[in-house]
Amino acid sequence: MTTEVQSATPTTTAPHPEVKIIKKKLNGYVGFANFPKQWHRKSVRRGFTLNVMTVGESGLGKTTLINTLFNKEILSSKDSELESSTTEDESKEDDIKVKIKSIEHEIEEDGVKLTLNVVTAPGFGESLNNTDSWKPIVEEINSRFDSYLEAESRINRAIIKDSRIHALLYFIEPTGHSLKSLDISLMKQVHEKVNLIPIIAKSDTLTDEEISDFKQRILADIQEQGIKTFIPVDYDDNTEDDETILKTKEILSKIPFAVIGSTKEVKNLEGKLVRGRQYPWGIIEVENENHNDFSYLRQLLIRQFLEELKEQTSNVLYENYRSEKLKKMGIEQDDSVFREFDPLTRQEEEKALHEAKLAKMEAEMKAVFQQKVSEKEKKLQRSEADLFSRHKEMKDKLGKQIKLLEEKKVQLEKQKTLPQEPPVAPAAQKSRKGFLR
Ligand SMILES: Nc1nc2c(ncn2[C@@H]2O[C@H](COP(=O)(O)OP(=O)(O)OP(=O)(O)O)[C@@H](O)[C@H]2O)c(=O)[nH]1
Ligand SMILES: [Mg+2]
Repeated sequence: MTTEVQSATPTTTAPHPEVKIIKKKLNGYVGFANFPKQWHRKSVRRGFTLNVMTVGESGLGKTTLINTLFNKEILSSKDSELESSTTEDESKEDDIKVKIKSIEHEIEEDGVKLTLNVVTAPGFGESLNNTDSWKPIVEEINSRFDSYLEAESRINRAIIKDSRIHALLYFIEPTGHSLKSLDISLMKQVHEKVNLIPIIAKSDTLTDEEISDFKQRILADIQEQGIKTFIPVDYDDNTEDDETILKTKEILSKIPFAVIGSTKEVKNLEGKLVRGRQYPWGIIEVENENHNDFSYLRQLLIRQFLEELKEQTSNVLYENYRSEKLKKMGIEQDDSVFREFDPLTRQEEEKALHEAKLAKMEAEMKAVFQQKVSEKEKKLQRSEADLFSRHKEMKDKLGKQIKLLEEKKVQLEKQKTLPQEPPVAPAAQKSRKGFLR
């Protein structure tokens, strides 16, 4: 079935002064409206991945929060990361080293697969001297970028496993004061390499007022130190509806997220079983937006901006790392290599060549014209001189004739004044003629 032809008055918008986009209504169903469905099917078949790193001092509830976020025991909640990572030999030493551990899990929800990689850094902040605590973490982020860069440079790049860290959840101790130098040094070292999401851990240990003051102080510190936290790009442009923009603004206003974690179920006031923490004075619900910011964090990390986190990792953070790395290696992009493939440069070159050709032709034509003009001028000059000399010649001739005539005239006049001889008789004349003969 074809739909009726809509009057296809072209409307033009001009994103670029020279490029005109003509919007037309179609005459029938072509089928590209199906693109999102195709994309959807392909994505579901391929599945999704998320590599998230948790960093924070021991006992801040990192394991519990990850398990609460994905509603599954991703990390073992029995033993502390710190204990499991510290061998006997190491525990004897005064200084505890930061280790990096990575756990991969495949989880599924309504037929959609998510390969989740959780990277932890047990031992962070546990040394006597924590000034270098950030180093193993930065090295881990860099080495993941390096593997990706190496994979990209291989001849066969068909399957590249993306192990880059897409988000780093940084757990801040709920002291209620302000950031510690450990927090600042870590965040400063990683904020240009990962999407940083700061979290106030175990927020149930603070009152609402304390949380709000603590948040203000953390934000002030972050701003003062020039630390960038994750913000989705262009989330408030015209492509999103007002409701989504408002929701995103609300989520972002909660940074740093003051969260609680619990995989245990408790009975709430309505008698419903919900995940939460039970206290002598009552319960605190994990997913209740009035109790803590857990839902906002989950919204940002999984429900709304998982793809955005990955895109920013790839397009901004990794790209910066990559170009910096190549520059350090002395490799700089030589644009001239790509010139012949660049249609714009090619066009410019052809235009310049054409213009040079035109200019040459014009110069040649001018020279020919000049030559012709000067030849004509010379010819004219010659004929002018010729005319002049002929004129002079004629004038001289005429002058001479006038002179001759005037002499004749004088002679004649002289003759006229002389006494007249009597006319000779015709007979005599005749006889003289005869005589001469
Ligand atoms: N009050 C409170 N306690 C919590 C919260 N989340 C976890 N806990 C408790 O804190 C303790 C440590 O939690 P974990 O999740 O193991 O902490 P962790 O950061 O993984 O610790 P390490 O693995 O040792 O670094 C456990 O007893 C948890 O029950 C929370 O939001 N509030
Ligand atoms: Mg843990």
